[in-house]
Formats: sequence, structure tokens, C-alpha cells
Amino acid sequence: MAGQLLARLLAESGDPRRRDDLGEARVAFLVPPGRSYVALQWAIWRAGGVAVPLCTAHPAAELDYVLEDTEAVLVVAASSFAGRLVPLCERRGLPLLAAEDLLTDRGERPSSLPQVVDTRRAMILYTSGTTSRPKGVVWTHAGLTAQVKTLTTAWGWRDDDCTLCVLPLHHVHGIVNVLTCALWSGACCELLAKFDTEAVWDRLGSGELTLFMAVPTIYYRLIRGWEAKAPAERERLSAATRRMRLMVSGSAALPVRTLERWREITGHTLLERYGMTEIGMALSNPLVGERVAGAVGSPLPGVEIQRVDRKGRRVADDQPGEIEVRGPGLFREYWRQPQATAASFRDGWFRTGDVAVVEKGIYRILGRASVDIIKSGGYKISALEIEAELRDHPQIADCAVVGIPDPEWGERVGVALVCAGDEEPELDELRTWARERLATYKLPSRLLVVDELPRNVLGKVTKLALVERF
Ligand code: MLC
Ligand code: AMP
Repeated sequence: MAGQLLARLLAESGDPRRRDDLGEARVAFLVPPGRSYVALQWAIWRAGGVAVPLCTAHPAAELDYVLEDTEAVLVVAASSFAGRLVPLCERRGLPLLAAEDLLTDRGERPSSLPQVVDTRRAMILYTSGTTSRPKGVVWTHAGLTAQVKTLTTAWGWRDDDCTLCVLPLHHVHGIVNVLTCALWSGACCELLAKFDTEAVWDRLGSGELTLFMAVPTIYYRLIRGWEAKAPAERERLSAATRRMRLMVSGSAALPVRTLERWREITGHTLLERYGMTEIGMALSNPLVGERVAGAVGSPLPGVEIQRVDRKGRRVADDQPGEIEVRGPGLFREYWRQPQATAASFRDGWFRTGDVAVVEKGIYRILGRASVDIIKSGGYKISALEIEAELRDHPQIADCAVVGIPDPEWGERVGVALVCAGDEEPELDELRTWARERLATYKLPSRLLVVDELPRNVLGKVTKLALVERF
């Protein structure tokens, strides 16, 4: 397929420099998790391109932002998703290829594929942060390889493993920890187009899986699903999951209650680990040995970690400090944002913005330095991005978005708003209005109308006070 991609790109772009090598050209693709995703990602890499997986839940406006920001030269889409992309590609003069055609194309192949040195860019993943628009996180082949080698060793991946990927494939958790580690190990990876409690229990209960990884919200849902079943079925499912070798949780804090309940149901103490799009995985509880509830373990092999105060001075173990990371698995840069890249490092250490303490070498995450970052269902969401969109709503004079603690989602998106007139917008109406601009997981699910937003003496909204009011 890499050969067909090269041939098609050359034909579509008319650029002879790309005859034998995509030369880090960005190829964006929108396909459901499955065989076509795997084939495309590897074809883009083998052809020397940079893979830009698009989010299947994104509305046209967000997809357009990624096409613009990456300066993609080519877009590939499954026919079920092409509708959203056709007008965008037409407007940008971008070739849009049907994934199904490429997969079945038996056309001419080039006689050789390019030599892709591992320092070259491989992938751009978009992540929200403390700026209003998401940033493109660039990974090289070397960074990806370092991540995968570390994880396959630390978690004991084997070629007879069989896992089920239920996570979206535009984020590191699904792409690297599950899919790429499985393929690197020669293991089997089944892919579900979308998480579904019943479908996952069906596979967990089959006795054919050895390994499973998910975000805490998914374990919460699976627990509810198991509890709703008849006693005999519960017993069968519990017995099947007990035979699996490993279950991992990450991307957000795993509530101790969820860990304990999952252990009661399956006999597994979830292995909790900590990571980030920019650094891959950094901290992990052990495969063998005690897994501490409410903690994320110790640094993975090859990962260096220090914790510092606001001035960058190292702090004692029992003092809260921001986690800074160094190592071969880190990202290379924020795409075309040298200033943001430079600002995210201090003396060669990447500043995560997450605060932790250490007890006997084991790290415990206390929270984040910024109140403007929300984690809901494992997705990182920028409060500033949502506020910027909502301020365009005609009935909103001002607003502030916060994360509200929630047992299922970790945090829910809440918006406090000051009305522009006498009419108060309804939550449903606001969600419908915003749906064209923002991914559904970013839409507020709590609304509070206030006369004015609480502010400190500097005029900055005091978000912690606002969370209390919800
Ligand atoms: C879906 N919704 C969300 C949401 N996911 N709202 C808030 N937060 C979320 N995370 C919305 C849906 O759009 C829908 O809106 C409504 O909530 C109910 O949808 P659902 O069908 O019940 O939810 P579902 O689509 O099943 O999604 C739940 C989920 C999903 C947990 C499966 O959120 C998910 O896949 N999360 C994983 C994200 C992930 O991979 N993060 C890793 C980032 S990398 P409506 O209005 O349409 O009804 C990273 C680094 C690391 O963090 O360490 O791993
Ligand atoms: P993302 O930018 O989507 O990759 O999300 C990375 C962020 O997820 C980190 O900076 C943490 O805030 C959070 N995170 C990941 N794993 C954990 C964990 N096990 N416990 C707490 N927070 C986590």
C-alpha cells in the first residue's frame, strides 16, 4: 500500500520531488479504528510521510484547523467519513483519496521504498493545552521506537498476547500503548470502531484476550455493565477475566474505588501508569510486584524524572513539585511553534504541568498546575478553547469553563456564564450550537448562569471558587 500511496501522491500533487519519498509531507487520514487505519499509518511511514490521524468525533471546523495547521498535502478518508472532508478539501485544493480504493488498489508499485532514517518526523498528534487552539505534537521514528521498546519490555508483551483496542486512534494511548506495542511484539490486536460496554464484555468473556488497556471512565462503565448482569453471567465473566495476564489504566487518575471494585470483579489490580502526548509514558506501577492504589509507580527504564518548585529548584520527596521529564521517547517539537516548544522545556527538561509527591520511590499525582486544563474521560480539554468559542454566542456576554469532579468522567466540562440580555440560553441549545465548532467531548454538560464571574484583585476569574459554586 505504501507503493500505491506514493504513486497516487505523485500523480495527485504533480510534484516530482515526491516520486520516491514523501519527504515528511503530511498525510491526514480519517478512518475508523480497524484494518484500514493500520494499513494507512504504516504505508505513510514506509513511504517517508508524516502520519496525521484525524479524530472521528471532530466536526468540520476542527478537522479544517488540523489540515490548515499541518499544511497537509493529501487526505485519505473512509467513505463513511468523507462527507465532512469533501468541502474542506475542495476549498483547499487538496486531493482526497478513498481509503477503500487504496486498500484494494493493485496498481503499479515503485521498485523500492525510501530509506527512512529514524530522526525523521513520523507523526503529528494534536493536544489541547493552556493556549486556546490545540498544538501539533511531533514525534520522530526514534521517539516512537524508544517508547515502544520501553513499554513492550516493562509490561512483558509477547507474541502470543491478544489485546482489544477500544480507544480512539488519534491519541498516544490507543496508537502507541495498544496498537503499536501489539504489532511490534507480533501479538494480536483486535480493534473496536467505538467503545461499547456490551461488546467489550463479550470479548473479555471469550477467554481469548490476554491483555487490556483503557482509561478510568471505561473501567467505570465496565463495572456498571457487569453489575447489571445476572449472577451466573457475572461469574462467567469474572472467571474469564481472571485468566488474563494484565490490565492497565491510564490517561487520567484512577479512582481508588474503581481500582478496588475492578479487583473484586476480576481479581486484577489495575496497573496504573502516567503519561502525556509530549512524553509518551513516563511512570508505571510494576508488572511484577506491588501496585499501589492511587499512585502511578516509578520512572520507566530510560526515563529521567525530577520534581521542581516554581523556580525550577528540585524539591524533597514529600514536597509537591512539578514533574519534569527527559529521555529518548520525548516529542521533537510543537509543529511550527518554536516559541511554544522552547517554553515547554527548562534546561533540557520537559515541563509537564503535573504536580506530584514521592513516597518510597513511588509517585503520586496531586493535580495540575493549570486550572485551564480539564481531563474528561481521558481526553485533555482546554477551557480557554471552549470559552473562546462560546463567547461568540449571541446570548453570552462572558463565560468561564471549569472541570467539575465526577466519578464517571473524572471531570465534566462546566460553563458559568453571564447573559448578554434577558434570555438565558438552555444547556441543550448551547450544546447544539457549539456542536458544529467543537468535538462532542468538549461540549459543556453543566451550566450555571451568574450575574458576574468571581474575580481576584487582578481581574482574573477565580476558577476554584467557581468549581465550588457548581
Ligand atoms: C464522549 N463524550 C464525552 C467524552 N467522550 N464527554 C466528555 N468527555 C469525554 N471524554 C460525550 C459524547 O460525545 C456524547 O455526547 C456523550 O458524552 C455520551 O457519549 P457516550 O457514547 O456515552 O460516550 P462514549 O462515546 O462511549 O465515550 C466515552 C469514552 C471516550 C470514555 C469511551 O471518552 C473515550 O474513548 N475516551 C478515551 C480518550 C483517550 O484515548 N484519551 C487518551 C489521550 S492520550 P452527545 O452530546 O453526543 O450525547 C493521554 C496520554 C496518556 O492521555 O497518558 O495516555
Ligand atoms: P494528554 O495531553 O491528553 O496526553 O494528557 C496527559 C495528561 O493526562 C497528563 O499531563 C496528566 O495530567 C494526565 N494523566 C495521564 N495519566 C495519568 C494518571 N495515571 N493519573 C493522573 N493523571 C494522568
